[in-house]
Amino acid sequence: MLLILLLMNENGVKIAKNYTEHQLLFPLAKIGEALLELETDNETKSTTIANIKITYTKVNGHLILLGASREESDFHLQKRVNELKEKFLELKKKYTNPKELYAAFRNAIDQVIITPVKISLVGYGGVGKTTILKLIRGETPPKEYKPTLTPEVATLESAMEGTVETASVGNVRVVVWDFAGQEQFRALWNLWMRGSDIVILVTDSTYENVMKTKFLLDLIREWAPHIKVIAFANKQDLPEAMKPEEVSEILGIKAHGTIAIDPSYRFIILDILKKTIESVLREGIKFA
Ligand SMILES: Nc1nc2c(ncn2[C@@H]2O[C@H](COP(=O)(O)OP(=O)(O)OP(=O)(O)O)[C@@H](O)[C@H]2O)c(=O)[nH]1
Ligand SMILES: [Mg+2]
Repeated sequence: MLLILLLMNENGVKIAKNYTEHQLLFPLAKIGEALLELETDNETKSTTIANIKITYTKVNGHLILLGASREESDFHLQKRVNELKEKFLELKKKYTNPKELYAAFRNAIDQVIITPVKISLVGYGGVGKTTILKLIRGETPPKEYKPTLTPEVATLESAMEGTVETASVGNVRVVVWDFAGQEQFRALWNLWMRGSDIVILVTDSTYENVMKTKFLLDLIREWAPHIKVIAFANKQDLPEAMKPEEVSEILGIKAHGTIAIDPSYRFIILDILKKTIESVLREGIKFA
């Protein structure tokens, strides 16, 4: 787990991002001061002091210091710090005013060190997953059904901007995956879903499909017991659609009624995503 990120120079700490409740700023700033003075090269290094792994690098008279728990791998931490170093150098070319430089760098930090939230749309063929993905992207979904063959993604950085607010996470990156739901791809579902933070289980709300979807939910629970799963009771415009409450009852999880071919559902769906992401983030910020 990442704990804190500092950018400092000889005049002190310029940026501090604390990802934990612990009061680590003061001791880590002291260590940073010493490193700034003693460290002579610009290599990125890791060292463990009192259970905290400190990864640091010098760049243009500044020190970037990342404090993490000691179980984290040096490789991953150094990769992050190197990315930040590159970002700093890139911004340094753009901003001569230090205040502007620090503000821009502060904004870039979360983008580099927080891994995106992965959301997977899962469900049988033809239930409306691709239509939902297109709706999320703000595209007009095609009316005719073209089964998905290869996974597709939507990155929600722009769509979610400003809609996801958490205290310590400025900008949450969200990636939505849409998979092929037809039976012949069944062997691949487990693989595609892997690493998801949230699964949206989509059903077309017919009795038959809801029952099949219940079986799918059992499989997901087996593959990934701790994943957050919510359901979309899609195609609510069709006469044979079961009500979301009925779908909820059969599945045993919250089912939101949706009509993916109706553009007015875009913001309803984005809002559901936002709330679900917030609840997942509350349980622990996602780091690489
Ligand atoms: N009436 C109605 N039709 C819908 C709705 N959502 C999707 N559809 C239609 O259902 C068909 C299948 O939708 P897709 O989004 O392609 O289904 P999918 O889940 O991606 O299917 P696979 O890629 O095979 O897994 C398309 O013709 C959509 O236009 C809805 O809410 N109501
Ligand atoms: Mg599809």
